[in-house]
Amino acid sequence: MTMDHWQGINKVVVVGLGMTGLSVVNHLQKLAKSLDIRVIDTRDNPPGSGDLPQGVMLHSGGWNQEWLMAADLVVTNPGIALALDEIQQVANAGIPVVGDIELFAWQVRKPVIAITGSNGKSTVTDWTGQVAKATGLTVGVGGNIGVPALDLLEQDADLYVLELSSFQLETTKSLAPVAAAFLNLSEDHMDRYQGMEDYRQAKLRIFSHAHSCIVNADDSQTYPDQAKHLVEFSLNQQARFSVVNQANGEYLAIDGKAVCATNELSLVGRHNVANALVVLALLTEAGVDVNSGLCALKSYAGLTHRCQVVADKQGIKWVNDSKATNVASTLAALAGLELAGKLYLLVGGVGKGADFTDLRPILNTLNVQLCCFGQDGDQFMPLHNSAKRFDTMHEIIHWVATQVSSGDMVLLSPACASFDQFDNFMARGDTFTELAKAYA
Ligand code: UMA
Ligand code: ADP
Repeated sequence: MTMDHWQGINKVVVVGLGMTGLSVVNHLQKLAKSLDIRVIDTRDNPPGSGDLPQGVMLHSGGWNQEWLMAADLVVTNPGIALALDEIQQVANAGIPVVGDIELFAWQVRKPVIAITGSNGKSTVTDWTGQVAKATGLTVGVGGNIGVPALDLLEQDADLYVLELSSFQLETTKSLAPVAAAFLNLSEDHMDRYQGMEDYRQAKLRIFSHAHSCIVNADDSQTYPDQAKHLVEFSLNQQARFSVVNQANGEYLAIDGKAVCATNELSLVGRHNVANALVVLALLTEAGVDVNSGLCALKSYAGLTHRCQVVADKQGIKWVNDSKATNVASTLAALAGLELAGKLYLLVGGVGKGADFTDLRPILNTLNVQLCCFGQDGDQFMPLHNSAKRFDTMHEIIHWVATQVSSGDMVLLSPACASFDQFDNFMARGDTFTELAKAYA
């Protein structure tokens, strides 16, 4: 246990169980058996409570301010906003409040690559991990992607690749990645932040102690406010990591030198060309020989629930993009879409306070039938004159199946979170996939 950070710490209160809280408890127990560990979760039946080790007290169904105010250290789950009164009271009393990524930073002894942004984090994280593994390294991939960072420390690794959400970065201050990337910024989580600047500043924390700060030259919002060692990537202008056109096509390039033809990438879409540039940038800046991983860069097939064709029958494509939980990701799915027939686009769910009008121009360029569902489905109704209101995805698919013909596409890219009708975006995508397969 690293003494400097843990000096004088005996009582630790973990706020919010779930995957993160459980990983924190397990980590603390391994660090020192003598720590007094307590868990608070405001939910009645918090996920993970059945797996809590013996001797760890749990207070569920509300707050326990007495425990909090007596703590030497409070560790919050990313789902708990720092701005909450209960947490502010703790911080004002001078009790340190950190998240799991901060504990990871205290402990890690190997290089870390870190990724944030509004869209593309999971894809870039997983892709970077796959390419790094192909070069022969042992790599731990985790964070917001779904494997708690602290769990990664259980196994030896040469390199860690972490996806970090703005929520996680709010409570992180010492992480010093060898290379960190801020992919892009667009409206999201406006139910948690006061505005875009607040959200951007949370994300910029990824650069606080980063050696190389990888920024998107096509999105000035990704640049830190203070001078840093910047490394730029761009689809549209000159940058260290960019695309170049040659007689035989377009290439990903480092310092203007062609590395790999973009049409050799298995992932499609312009946003994935940008994502590939970031993978190259992160690994190059981390000192990894990317040339020995180029095959893996090209063959990477992507994660499920991101623009994934789940059925392709009788000329009709059914595409699951359930991970499109904000406007920019739905725009990315629609950009450059060329169809012989009609697009049946499924949108709606929990809108998180977003403004959906940015979708209107692109919808007007498409032969589209807009199908709106879920809690905030009404907000999409004025965006296109084809818009039709449904309650559930089942109802939509049932109707769509009677309408579609060869050349059409049915696309779930809802621009919303899923929590009104599903446990998470994976469950929503799985439901769509089952329905698509049944009806296709
Ligand atoms: N909650 C309470 N009371 C509590 C604790 C949590 O109401 O005391 C609620 C919060 O509203 C919170 C929700 O429960 O939003 C989820 O908490 P959880 O227990 O499911 O959290 P974990 O299982 O620890 O999952 C977290 C991340 N979840 C969030 O940030 C909301 C997961 O990211 C992440 O994969 C996991 O840690 C491992 O690092 C998910 C996510 O939705 C995928 N992230 C957001 C996003 O990508 O947009 C940021
Ligand atoms: P995140 O982890 O940031 O949510 P994902 O890789 O899971 O990112 O992708 C989420 C959604 O955003 C998917 O719909 C995907 O097609 C889209 N997407 C992926 N990369 C980008 C990008 N660079 N710009 C815009 N949208 C993207």
